[in-house]
Amino acid sequence: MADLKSTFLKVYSDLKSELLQDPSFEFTDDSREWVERMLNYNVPGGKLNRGLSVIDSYKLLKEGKELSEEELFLASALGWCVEWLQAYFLVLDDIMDNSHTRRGQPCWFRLPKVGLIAVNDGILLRNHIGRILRKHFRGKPYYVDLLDLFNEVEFQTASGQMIDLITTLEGEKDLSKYSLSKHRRIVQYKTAYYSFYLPVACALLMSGENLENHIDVKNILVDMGIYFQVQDDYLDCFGAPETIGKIGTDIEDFKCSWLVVKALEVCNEDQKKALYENYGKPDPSNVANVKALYNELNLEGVFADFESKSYEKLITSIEAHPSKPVQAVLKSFLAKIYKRQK
Ligand code: GPP
Ligand code: MG
Ligand code: MG
Ligand code: MG
Repeated sequence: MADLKSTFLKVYSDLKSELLQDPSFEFTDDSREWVERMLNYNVPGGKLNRGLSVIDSYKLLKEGKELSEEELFLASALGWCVEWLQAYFLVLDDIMDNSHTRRGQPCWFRLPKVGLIAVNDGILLRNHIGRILRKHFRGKPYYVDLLDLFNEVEFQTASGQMIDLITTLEGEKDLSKYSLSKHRRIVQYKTAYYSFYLPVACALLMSGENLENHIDVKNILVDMGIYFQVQDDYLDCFGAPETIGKIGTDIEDFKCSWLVVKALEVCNEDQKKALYENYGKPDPSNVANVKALYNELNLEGVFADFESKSYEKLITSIEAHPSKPVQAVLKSFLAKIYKRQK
């Protein structure tokens, strides 16, 4: 595993060098240094689960047959395309969510020399994916499908992000609009497709599969992605910032988080009044009141229950899948996130 990660990181250096020598742009020393610093700050510092899953999934689909050098490189390059997409989303999401830290360091846009240049850096990160795919996959029979996949998933994510954001609009803040079905719709689109379906879909395309024949795999991965974003919502409030590498902002931001939806479901009238009065305000005392209410309502226990039930449901649907290698892909992805602390 440690070995796979170091191979994967070596591919990052190779892809970065290629991007910094891209013949379609006449780099100066300054611009090359900017891009290199921006990439090193935003691309490789996360858990790398999404990227590594492309390689793991491809290996499992090959049923134990040794990967050639070329296959390992290509699966790693696709893994990095997923990580580049994630970096692009996070750079912009942190601006939109007014966040402070990410992966244990200030958000990129918070650096004094960066500010809103981060918006353009996000656009560059997105464009790098097309550059990587063009250079390494243009001759492959699945090239068009790869481009189409990244486009589709980006559209779904941006649409999910849009509903995540417009529910929090100033002047329209209304907790009575929040429900489990609304939450599900937001997280399915903003998180599940790019975080879960995309890595496995990349591995399937590399294996020569037609994605239209794998709708059942997609459905299971979308459910896994929803479970993952519920964990993210939970950790936003109950996770340790030193462990998750970020300081939660969901309460201040009036997010349609799984926690507030559950709180609304189980609270009495007085507690509901307190929630309406304190949710979505920047003052730390309002935030503390919401957290105290979450504790009173034992949301940690409600979450623990949700976590074990989700796991069982997912295992049941995975085991109903006819293909053993596909089952192995799905189980390996689930094992990476079950009871995660970060
Ligand atoms: C995660 O939401 C969703 C994204 C990172 C998708 C962003 C999409 C864009 C089109 C920019 P989140 O805000 O809960 O994530 P985090 O808790 O990591 O900030
Ligand atoms: Mg967000
Ligand atoms: Mg965010
Ligand atoms: Mg979050």
